[in-house]
Amino acid sequence: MKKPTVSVIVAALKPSFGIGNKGGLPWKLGKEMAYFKRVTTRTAQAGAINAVIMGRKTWDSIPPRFKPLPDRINVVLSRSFENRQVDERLIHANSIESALSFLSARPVEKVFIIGGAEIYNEVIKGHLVDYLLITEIEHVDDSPVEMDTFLEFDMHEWVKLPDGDLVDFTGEESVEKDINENGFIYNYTLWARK
Ligand code: FOL
Repeated sequence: MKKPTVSVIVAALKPSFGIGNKGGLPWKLGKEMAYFKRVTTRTAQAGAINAVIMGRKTWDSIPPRFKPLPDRINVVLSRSFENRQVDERLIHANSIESALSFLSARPVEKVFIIGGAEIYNEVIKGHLVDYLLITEIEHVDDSPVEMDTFLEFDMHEWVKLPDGDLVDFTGEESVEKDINENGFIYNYTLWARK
């Protein structure tokens, strides 16, 4: 099987790149979550499927009624897991490398790393990702947002691509700008390694 492209997808608050609080997301952004679902699910080829890879804490943070995330192969990572296929749509793996080698043996179109911080930081440092899909969020007023988890990556190693590339990559019809929801303003971006 051809190696699928591997991307990080994340929503982060600028300028600290905070992504989480107390085991969950620091905000509730319904349209943003709908974008996450569309982008991670959509395939260019009919009948194809994408995969999402997440850490065990992220798995625990997803409401039971939403998981496994439908229409995607879900891979959950934990150092204490045996590598095994739990069912048709759920795989347990004990390393990123095992997860990726498992997926490279099946017809998966795109792989999305969906967090959390420990996994993001490992795959970015380990040069295991080709693209970053970052939703750049700003808070409308300057009051603090409670966050305890942050993305650690060197922005200088990455270049932001034009919106046309984001459209091509995601299959979105267009790129909506400065979306305002619940006191946050955000933009969808796509980055590649320099
Ligand atoms: N990336 C982006 N851009 N936004 C996020 O909120 C995000 N969240 C995570 C990873 N990458 C992200 C991790 N957290 C669900 C819940 C939490 C979560 C990821 C996914 C979830 O339940 N998703 C459902 C849709 C839920 C809904 O409709 O409210 C899904 O099917 O994808």
